[in-house]
Amino acid sequence: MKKKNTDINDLYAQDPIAADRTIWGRETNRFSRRGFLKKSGLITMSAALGMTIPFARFMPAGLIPAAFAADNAPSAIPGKDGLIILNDRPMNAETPAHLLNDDVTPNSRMFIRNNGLPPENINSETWQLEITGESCERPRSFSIAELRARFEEITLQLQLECGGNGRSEFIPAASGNQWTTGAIGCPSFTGVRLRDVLNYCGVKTDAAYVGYYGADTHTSGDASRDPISRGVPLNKAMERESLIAWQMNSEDIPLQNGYPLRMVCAGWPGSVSGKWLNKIVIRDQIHDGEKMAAPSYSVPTTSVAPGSRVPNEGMRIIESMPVKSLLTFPQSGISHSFRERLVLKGHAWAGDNQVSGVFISIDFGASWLPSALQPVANRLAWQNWQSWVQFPEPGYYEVWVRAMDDRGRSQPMVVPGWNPRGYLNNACHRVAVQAV
Ligand SMILES: Nc1nc2c(c(=O)[nH]1)N[C@H]1C(S)=C(S)[C@@H](COP(=O)(O)O)O[C@H]1N2
Ligand SMILES: [Mo]
Repeated sequence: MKKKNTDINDLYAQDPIAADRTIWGRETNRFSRRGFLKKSGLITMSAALGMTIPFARFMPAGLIPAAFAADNAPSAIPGKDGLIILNDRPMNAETPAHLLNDDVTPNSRMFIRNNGLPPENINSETWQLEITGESCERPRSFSIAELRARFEEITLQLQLECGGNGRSEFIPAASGNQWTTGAIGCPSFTGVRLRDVLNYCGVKTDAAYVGYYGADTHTSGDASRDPISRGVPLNKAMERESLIAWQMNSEDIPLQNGYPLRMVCAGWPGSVSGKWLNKIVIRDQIHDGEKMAAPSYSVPTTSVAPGSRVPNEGMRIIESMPVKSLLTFPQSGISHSFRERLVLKGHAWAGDNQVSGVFISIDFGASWLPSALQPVANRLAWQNWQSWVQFPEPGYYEVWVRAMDDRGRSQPMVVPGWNPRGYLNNACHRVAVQAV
């Protein structure tokens, strides 16, 4: 698909209300967008796309066609393939959706979210993990070899998604890395259960929380400051899927993803899964490490108007991530014959829960068809889905994918609950297709 270079995105970024007036030919406001594309808007939109929009009558007001999504050029990061760099100090890079098509995310395609600078000159043989904290009975340290020798080794496929994945879609913009859809991956991890190690060191009855520290350094160069030190409540730490891992996909964990040792507590914001792990603390209170307190990784306890200021007392720490899905095949922007079926593939995940269904729409959400959903490899892994569609006539289409969790909660079609730091955007993934 050759999209004409348009500034619809810029138009919306500058002034969404004026943009709506231009595109939709009338007044709307960002709190209640109703109605559908008007004739003048349809002409503007079709002209910008360079093709007709057969289901334009179902296009919700305020929708910017998926074809206009920014396509940034991939950059070279050692050991990574096709990732888009959003920031290089600290390094933050996301994976384009079509490169996440593998059932198990390869090391070369796992996103990178660093708050500080990774350690240098790591020696995995001398690496030590200290277990301590006021609620630890018998503090001690382990080498990786000791962890392997003493505890049962386990391999699980686990999904990690940054709490800020999707942040770029919030209006007004939320500060932070402008992730689109690619701060998610689901590799397989090998290590030991966090609970086996904690139990070995003795968890006191007053234990409430488990925090981590890593060997990365603060970008300011100040050695007394941690880039990040978060964690999870004791019950999450004690789940059988919570790991201390030294391998990703049967290889050493890539340096940027936490070599030689990391925590993996899947289903929660990726920030709870400490990289370059060298210390775990069993706490008698909510861990008070760097970026534990609001507004970091916190959302308002009640919904707020976009752009509001929210006091820290009105925020809660994010726990399980919401239901979400990706369409990883085909790549957005392809052309496809309207006479032939188009096979679709992707993944869906739901934080601590399971996915109960994945649905597909080619008419801007007017109708939905179920897809074939595969079972999980293990709890807290994403689930793969497959489907196909056929377009009724040539023109511009969007394939929308929407997952529902096993508690009946489904993804919103538009960007959900604005929040000051731009977390938890689980709006449907949309892929543009030109039927020819
Ligand atoms: N020590 C340390 N652990 C960390 C981070 C970090 O900057 N330092 N980033 C966290 C965040 S915010 C996320 S989303 C995940 C990202 O993991 P990945 O880079 O392997 O994808 O790691 C988490 N663990
Ligand atoms: Mo994150």
